[in-house]
Amino acid sequence: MWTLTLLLACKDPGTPESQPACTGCDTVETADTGTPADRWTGLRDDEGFGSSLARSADGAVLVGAPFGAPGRVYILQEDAVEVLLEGSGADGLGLGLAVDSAGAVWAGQPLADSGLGRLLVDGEPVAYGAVQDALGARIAASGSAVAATAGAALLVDGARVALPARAAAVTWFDGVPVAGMVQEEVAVWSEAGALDRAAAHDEAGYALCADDVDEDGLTELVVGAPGAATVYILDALTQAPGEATALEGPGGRFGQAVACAPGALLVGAPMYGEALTGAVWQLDAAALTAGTVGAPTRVGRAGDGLGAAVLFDGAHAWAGAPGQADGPGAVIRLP
Ligand SMILES: [Ca+2]
Repeated sequence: MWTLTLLLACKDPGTPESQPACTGCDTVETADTGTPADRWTGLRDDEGFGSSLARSADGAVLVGAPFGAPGRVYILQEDAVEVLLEGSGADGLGLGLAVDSAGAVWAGQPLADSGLGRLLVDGEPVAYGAVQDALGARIAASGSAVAATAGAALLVDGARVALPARAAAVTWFDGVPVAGMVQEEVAVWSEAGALDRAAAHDEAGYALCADDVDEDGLTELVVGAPGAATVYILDALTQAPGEATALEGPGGRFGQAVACAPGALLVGAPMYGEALTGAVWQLDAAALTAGTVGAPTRVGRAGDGLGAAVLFDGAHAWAGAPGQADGPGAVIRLP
């Protein structure tokens, strides 16, 4: 039973704001002001715990740890971190992660089969990638429909949809799957339209989400451009980049991860801060005006890389902090 005990005993005790992280430590990171109950730490070093996040059917938070061998998907309990899925070898399991409306857990295994990749549903393979696909590096569900990245294509409910370039992100916008791409001229593409890149190397299309973030009754498409530390908010894919609302961050790969909810937007900047703390901005509808954003909502601890993944679960905002080498990652719950 020792294995079970180990798995259930790894809740980070946390660090009260007023106390040093540990006696004799060189660095005391006080910027992460979360209460102890707001931080969960991974179980292994260097596994990228917090690289992806999803909400399970019963409201639990699922956490991808794709860089361990094997990759894993965890489920957060109030006082514990438990293994939900475990792959085999360095398979990237959980880099892409989504839950459909029936509650099935979709996980990518993009490095499986020498980089062809696999798509798993509740741990069982349902699709296998082709050459250079790295199938399932990103996955998005909309109701019962599921789209996964597959090289320069999307796999949408099992059918292959060709893209102008290799996909870096996928989401659903007004019932249509949308791909983000960081190479070539097109940044965002769907069958309903495309968005050209505003500037070379802006990496627009690295992250995507869609919802009525400004509460005007219509859905917006939000496009992260971490190379330019910018997040674009579009009303339609027929809009020109210059017509979109542009939120400008302070650097740190602002826009590497985005999460949308009605009246709210979460933006991660995992390389924010000299100590690579990373940071997250939780913006309400009134804050979504063009220009430079204010101070982060939460800054991580040294080395956290906070904001590599972000999630709204309906009640809270969450952010992954997969961290640097030589330590476990973490997941933070914002108020
Ligand atoms: Ca709207």
